[in-house]
Amino acid sequence: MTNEYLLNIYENVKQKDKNEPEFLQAVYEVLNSIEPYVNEHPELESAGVIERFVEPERLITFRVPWVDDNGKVHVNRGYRVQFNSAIGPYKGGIRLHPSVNPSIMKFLGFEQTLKNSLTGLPMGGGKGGCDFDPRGKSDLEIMRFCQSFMTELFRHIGADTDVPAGDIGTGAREIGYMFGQYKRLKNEWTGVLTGKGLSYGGSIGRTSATGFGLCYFTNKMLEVMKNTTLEGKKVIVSGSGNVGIYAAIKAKELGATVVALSDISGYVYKESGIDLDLAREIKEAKRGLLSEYASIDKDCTFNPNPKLMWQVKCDVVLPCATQNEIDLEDAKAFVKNGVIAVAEGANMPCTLEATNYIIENKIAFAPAKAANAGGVMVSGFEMSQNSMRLAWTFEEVDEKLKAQMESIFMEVHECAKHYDNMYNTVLGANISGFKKVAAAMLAQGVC
Ligand code: NDP
Ligand code: 2IT
Repeated sequence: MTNEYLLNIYENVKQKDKNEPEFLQAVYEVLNSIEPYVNEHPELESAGVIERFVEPERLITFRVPWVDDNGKVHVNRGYRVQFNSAIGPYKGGIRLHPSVNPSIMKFLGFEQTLKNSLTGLPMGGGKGGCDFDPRGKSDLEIMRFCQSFMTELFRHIGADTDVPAGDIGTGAREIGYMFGQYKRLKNEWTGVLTGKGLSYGGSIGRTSATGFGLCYFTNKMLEVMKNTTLEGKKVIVSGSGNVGIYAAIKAKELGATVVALSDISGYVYKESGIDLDLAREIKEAKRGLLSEYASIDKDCTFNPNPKLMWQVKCDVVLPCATQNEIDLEDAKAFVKNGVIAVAEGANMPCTLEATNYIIENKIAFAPAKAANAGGVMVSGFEMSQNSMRLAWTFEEVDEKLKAQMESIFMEVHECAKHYDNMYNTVLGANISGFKKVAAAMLAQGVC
């Protein structure tokens, strides 16, 4: 990065937010890659667009007190970052994980702004969460926690203001409890959350959308950049949560073999393909661990270190767990093993060094904000269905999802080729997403 305007902005963010490494990482990657576009558009500097773009419109922090099954009181810290509303109401998930802090909230909200722009739908960027650990909690504890969380959050959100959804640790159960509490507090039935159950306004296809969308994007990328498809490929998937499980299922449907799958307990490996029905049953229905899978499927091997899965020989890598799970050493293993594509299901799963190494070595790379946009896209469909009081069929949703994921790939690809080379999809995604947000911010004046 040599543009003085961008360098000054990055230095300023670095000083102000020096204790926020994930946020700085995301900001650096974006500013660095939008540089050629910013060079062509001096009006961005005159209107102070980028300094406004890296500062969240609002960051809300609140106390979340709740009572466990033994009557003990706990206090967690809740957050909602309302990052950018230039192109639509704030939209983004809620993460429940002990690691949640302002840096993680802000990097996710910042990325979400560009991701939501790429979907082509009118949604701004937001994210929320809490440093609460859902693991090992009873249903009643989860319910009391969610009700307490919403008792504060409700005053900051709304169907035309800010629409939260799921993320790590937040699935249909949590969304249900939060929706119930919102409705009770507001005496209003609106589509204020997405990822709702099908009996109360949820969109069919939302649960599988991120994972399915990731595979539609990957298949198109392989076709255009590598003249092949997922058919016959060996795939490894990290994380066996909402994104990972459905990515694995769709990869298999498209003819690939999922040879390895991980969660926090380790990874399972099976040359002939993981039994995805069994994995889904253990992870989704029983909220269990893959170590249990290994005790049932005698044909697999189990390694208690999930990180070692990156050494497994395969063709396609789908990281679907969490940020910075792939570092430079892992990226070197991909090159050594002849990997042809890495597609990010999680948000920012590759470090900057890993991403650069992957791109330099001409592995087809699908950056998170483009490749995992299918989840929030179908959330956008859910918002439309709620407003219209309609319910589309699975076929309608899936067809729209597939077409739009392919179209995002093509937009990113054309943009990468225009400004640099076809492997620089990071630049392609960042400039494509940024253009629309910047145009809206320019049109709306200094606000
Ligand atoms: P879930 O909570 O459903 O699943 C997360 C999974 O990752 C779990 O299986 C968890 O293991 C596993 N995991 C966590 N840390 C590690 C690790 N270090 N190594 C291996 N596995 C690990 O979350 P989601 O699937 O919803 O989210 C996953 C990622 O995708 C996040 O980055 C999220 O921001 C992103 N994302 C999610 C979307 C959505 O619609 N839900 C949309 C777009 C992006 P265990 O089960 O043992 O806890
Ligand atoms: O990171 C993401 O895009 C999500 N967690 C989904 C957000 C949403 O509003 O559906």
